[in-house]
Amino acid sequence: MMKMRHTALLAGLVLMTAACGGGTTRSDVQQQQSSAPAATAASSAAANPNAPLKQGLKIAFLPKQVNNPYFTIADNGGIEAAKEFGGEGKEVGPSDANASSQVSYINTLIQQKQDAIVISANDPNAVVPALKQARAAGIKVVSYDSDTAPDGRDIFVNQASAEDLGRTEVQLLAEQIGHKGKIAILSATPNATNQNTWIEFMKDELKKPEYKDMELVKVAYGNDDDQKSFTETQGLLRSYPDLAGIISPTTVGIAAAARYLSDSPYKGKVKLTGLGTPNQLRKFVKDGTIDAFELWNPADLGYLSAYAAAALASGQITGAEGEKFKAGKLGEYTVGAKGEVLLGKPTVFNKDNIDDFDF
Ligand code: RAM
Repeated sequence: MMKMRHTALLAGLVLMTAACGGGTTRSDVQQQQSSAPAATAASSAAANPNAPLKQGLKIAFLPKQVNNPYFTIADNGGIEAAKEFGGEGKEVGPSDANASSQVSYINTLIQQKQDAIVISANDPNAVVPALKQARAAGIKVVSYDSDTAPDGRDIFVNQASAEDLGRTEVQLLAEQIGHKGKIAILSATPNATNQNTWIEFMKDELKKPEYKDMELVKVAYGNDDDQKSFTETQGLLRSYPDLAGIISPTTVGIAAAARYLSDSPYKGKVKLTGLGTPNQLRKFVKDGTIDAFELWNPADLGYLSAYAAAALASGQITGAEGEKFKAGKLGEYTVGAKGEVLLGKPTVFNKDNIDDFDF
């Protein structure tokens, strides 16, 4: 596995953002993307940090949608982890990221008596009644990538600090457009917990004086559907031909937007950044459509989530703050406030380092 390297730019940005306190938006969004597990959930049993991981654990990954390369990488990382600890991992899920499309899958996983469900929620609330039934049946629930409401899960494995992601995406775009001009966001679905949280931090970042000449004119939704994301990008440029830049905090959205821009007169003129996989965006970095974008390692996210699920299902942890567990090759992690486990910092990719990554 390649080693993740941070560019000096990101290190600087992270330092800057670490120093920034939150406004009202910050506490609002923290309630959404990383809220406390219900008291009943975390404290129903005492943790035994020395309990061995149970053998034969059945762990199901339920991504937002199955036909998204990002989730294929993440869930394969989780399935690999399950093999390592003598469990059985599998991925099931809908082909679209609609708010309620995951509910029937949760019901089936309950019937199958899975030991744990690892879910990236398409909607923070729509999945909660079904997940509550799963938990009542003794199934541990880990949200990863996109959180559920508090009582839907035991632990949330967050890919990176939501605040850092939101703020650094604005900072990246601002540098590329000289802190000036109209900008738009091309998001995933309107209900996605993760994108909505990041967007709140983007809006908060944009309130700072250094962005006074930048104007967010529209948040468009491509629904993590390639064609819809492509059409939405086309629509943005039609409505705002003088657009300076687009932030697309979704791997599906940024890939579709890059494809549209690279084949248009806007290539290199309308700047595009956001979250994408290096393998999907390499050619657009090389042809000058994209200067820089960010992501964490999706395989590590799935891998860590599988270990968190196994630690819960084995009674090593309950989801309470301060509990520790081992995640194989990634080392030891500690459960933070509100049942959140943080994977780490994202990497910024550009033409200088993109060839060092293969995912
Ligand atoms: C898409 C999904 C996912 C998000 C990534 C960045 O694949 O929306 O939830 O984390 O993009």
